Amino acid sequence: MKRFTAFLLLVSLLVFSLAGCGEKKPSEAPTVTPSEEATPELTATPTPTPTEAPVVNPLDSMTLKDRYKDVFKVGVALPNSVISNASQMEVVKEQFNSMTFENEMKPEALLDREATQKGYPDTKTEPILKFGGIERGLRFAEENGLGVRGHTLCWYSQTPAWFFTVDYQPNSALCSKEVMIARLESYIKQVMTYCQTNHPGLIYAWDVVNEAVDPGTGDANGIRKGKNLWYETIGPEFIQYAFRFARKYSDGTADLYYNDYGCANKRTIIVKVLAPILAEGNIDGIGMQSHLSTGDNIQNTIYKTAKYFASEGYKVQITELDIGVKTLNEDTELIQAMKYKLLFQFMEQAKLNGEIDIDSVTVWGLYDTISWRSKEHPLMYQTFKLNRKMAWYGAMQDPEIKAFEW
Ligand code: 9MR
Repeated sequence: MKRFTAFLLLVSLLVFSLAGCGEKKPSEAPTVTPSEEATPELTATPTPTPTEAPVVNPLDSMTLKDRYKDVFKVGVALPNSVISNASQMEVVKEQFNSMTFENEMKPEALLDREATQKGYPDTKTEPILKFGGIERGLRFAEENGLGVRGHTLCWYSQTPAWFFTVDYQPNSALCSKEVMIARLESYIKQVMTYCQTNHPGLIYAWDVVNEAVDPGTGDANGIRKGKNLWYETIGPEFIQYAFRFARKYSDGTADLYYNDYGCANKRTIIVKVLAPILAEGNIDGIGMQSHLSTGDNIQNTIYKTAKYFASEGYKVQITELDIGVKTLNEDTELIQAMKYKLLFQFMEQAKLNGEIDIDSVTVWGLYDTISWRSKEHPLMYQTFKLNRKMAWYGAMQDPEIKAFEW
């Protein structure tokens, strides 16, 4: 209770210090540049009286990618619905220099079910893939100087069950370990080769294995077992095989990542599981998804975990950042912005002082209403109109947004 009262006091002080002085406030009245004034969707700045000089926030004429250009890439996850929206992509190319397909590069999207089934038994260990769904995004990235994170090659989810059965029919028996290892190799080979051949150098990181550690329901070593057909067919070594194949078919232009959520709570287990892969030289880094809430302590959950991974010999990326709030109001938006600021601040400092080798921070979506957590308003833009939230100013480390944790 005492802590809660102290928290309320801190928040009131913070809100008072920002609002009370009558100066600019990052998102409520985002100070806009003259060119932005013509854009009706942006929150309007009060029209200055002739004697009053307009309040200009210097950050408004800056962008995320420029702010961090000497530190790391700033990325965004995009679905094809955004990729095909020209005006939204203007903002994407202005603000970001990295992108991840939100769903389009996952096995369920790349595996061509019809062709693979039709081609059986010739396709027994050579599934047929289709890449039409990622071409537009890859081309956009290439033409506009964005790097791409390849997400994701081997995951228990969003990989269809039919891919694991003897004849690719949904209700048939699961195939043997041997056949499944061959299918994994073929899949990884095809995806990497396609990207490397058609878009050389574009993909700078692959999420080779996603979310394979689950101490709660996993096996004795914490490897995800339940509802994991990779585990059921190949066994826990599926992780090692995936990284081996990724290294084998990589042309060396991309780093190989293990990507997971809730890393703070399973950091030592992740490091143990990855140890043999690191020893084989088949992994470069750990992607920390970072699906956070405003109640999370950034220093403990993100910074310290990233530092731990770095000390164990891994590069680190923040791969799926979003910070949810229960209800969005002026106060919670400010706390959200503070958390965004802390995350960018910790990561920037850690990179600059050589503590953590981090080359990108990616937010998981462009705007709140299309986020997988849309009810929690977790992103930096609010609606399709792309009105900036305070979170954007937080990510830019606006000095007006205080950054402290309790
Ligand atoms: O954002 C993705 C959402 O559109 C999909 O419905 C969902 C299905 O699993 O996957 C979401 O992205 C996930 C990402 O690929 C891996 N980490 C967790 C993300 C949020 O669920």
